[in-house]
Amino acid sequence: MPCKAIFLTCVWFVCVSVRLQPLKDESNKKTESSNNEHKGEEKLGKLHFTLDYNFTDNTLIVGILQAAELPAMDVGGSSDPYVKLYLLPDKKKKFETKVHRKTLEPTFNETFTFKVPYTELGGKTLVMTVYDFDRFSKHDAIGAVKIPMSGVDFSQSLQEWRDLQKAEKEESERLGDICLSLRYVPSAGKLTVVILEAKNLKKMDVGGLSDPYAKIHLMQNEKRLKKKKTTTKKHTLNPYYNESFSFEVACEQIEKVQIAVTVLDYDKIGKNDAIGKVLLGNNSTGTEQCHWEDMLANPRRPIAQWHSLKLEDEINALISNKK
Ligand SMILES: [Ca+2]
Ligand SMILES: [Ca+2]
Repeated sequence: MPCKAIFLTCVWFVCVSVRLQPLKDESNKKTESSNNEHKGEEKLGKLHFTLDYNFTDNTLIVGILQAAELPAMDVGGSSDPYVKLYLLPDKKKKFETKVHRKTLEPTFNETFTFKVPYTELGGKTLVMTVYDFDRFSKHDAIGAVKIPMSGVDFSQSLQEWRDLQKAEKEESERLGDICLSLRYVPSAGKLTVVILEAKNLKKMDVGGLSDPYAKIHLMQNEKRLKKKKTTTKKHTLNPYYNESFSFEVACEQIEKVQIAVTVLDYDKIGKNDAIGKVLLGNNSTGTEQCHWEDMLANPRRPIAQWHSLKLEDEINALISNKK
C-alpha cells in the first residue's frame, strides 16, 4: 500500500527533522546564558506554592499555584511549562501538573498529596521542577525550588513565592524515550498507534544492551481489551520499529479508553523485564495527556510525539492523584 508507506514516511520525517531542533535551541540557550553571566545572575522566574501537613492523615499537601517571569525556552519566544514534584530521597513517587501551552505566566492551581509519617518528614527534601514541554525533544528543565522539610514550620500552612534555581542534571535513573504517533478517525471508529522508535533505553542485559520490543494494550476501566506487540530488536538501546497497530474504538468510547505502551527487554531464559511504560488517554497526565488531546483535536491526522518512559509505580501514583 503506497499510501500507508507515504504516511509512515511522513511521520518518520517529522520525527527525524525535529530531532535536529534541539541543536538550534542549544545555541539559543548558550547566547542567553552568556548574556546572563554579564548581568551576574540568571533569571529563571519564580514559583508560587503552598505547603501543609495533615497530622491526622499523615500527608504532606503541596499546592502548585502559579509561576511567573519564566524565561522563553522555545524559538517563538514562549514556553510550555509544567511542574514535576517529588520528595527526595525517594524519587519513585513523582507528580506532575498539566502542561500549559505558550505562556510564561502559567496558573496551575493543582494539589498533590504525599503520604509520609511526620517522624520521617524531616529527612526529606521537596523538589519542584518547572519544565518546558517539547513535542519532539527532551523536555528542558527551566529551574527548580528545593525545600528541606526540616526547615518548615508545619504548625501553620505556608504560602510562598520562591525564585527558581538552576535545576540539577536529569535524574540518573532514566529509562529511555519512545516516539509514537496517534491517529483517530471518528467516522471509521479507528485508532492507529504507530510505534516509531525508542532511544537511550536502559541497559537490561549483562552485555550492556537490551532486546527491546513494545506491547500495546487498549484498556478501559483498568481492563485490558486488546493486546498487540512489535517485533523484537536484538542488542540495541535505540531500536527503530515503524510498526503500525489499529484498534476499533467507537466515537462514544474514545474518551473512555487508554493506550498503554510498555517497552520490555526480551530474554531467552526467564521472564521478560519491563523497561518502562507510557499511558495515554483517559486519566493520563502531563505530556501524555497533551498528546491524546492533540490527537482528538486533529481527527484523521497522525500526531507523533516523544515520551519519557516511566515506571509502573510512578504512573499509578500519577493516576491515583488525578482521581
Ligand atoms: Ca516548548
Ligand atoms: Ca535481553
